[in-house]
Amino acid sequence: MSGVDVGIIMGSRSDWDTMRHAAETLEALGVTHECRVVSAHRTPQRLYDYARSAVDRGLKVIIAGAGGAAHLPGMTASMTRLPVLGVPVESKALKGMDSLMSIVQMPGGIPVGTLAIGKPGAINAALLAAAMLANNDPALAQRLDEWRARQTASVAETVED
Ligand code: RP5
Repeated sequence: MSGVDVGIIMGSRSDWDTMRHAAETLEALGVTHECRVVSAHRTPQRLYDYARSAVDRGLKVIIAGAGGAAHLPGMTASMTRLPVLGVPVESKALKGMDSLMSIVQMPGGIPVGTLAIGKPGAINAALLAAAMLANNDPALAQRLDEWRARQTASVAETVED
């Protein structure tokens, strides 16, 4: 067992600028996680090994971020029953529309929970993962409630300083 609840995987080191926001959000919530570069196209055996071993290693949710022809979340979901949350990384050529379309249009039967393109998607993937885990973890549920309350309190009501 890994002792880690959430696996964050990404297709390239170049995705880290986006995916670090998922890691930082999980960190803030006290959710154990690991981060790995796993490419569906460049390291298919690594992907197979990661997805196939995920349940036995004790992972509970996988967050997968990729850009362009982004097959990583869907291929991961095809090889594990764990919930897979897909983050479309913003690509240079098509601004992440390619990533979004590649991730969101899964065939019925193999779900990927698809988030927004880029940083908001990475943050929200972490929050969704935490919300799933919080159903069976009252202490985490309280930390998540507090995180949300702090966010609410930080929103100014006026436009002046
Ligand atoms: C995808 O190709 C990765 O997820 C990344 O978003 C994109 C570009 O990768 P690099 O060429 O920067 O390694 O597989």
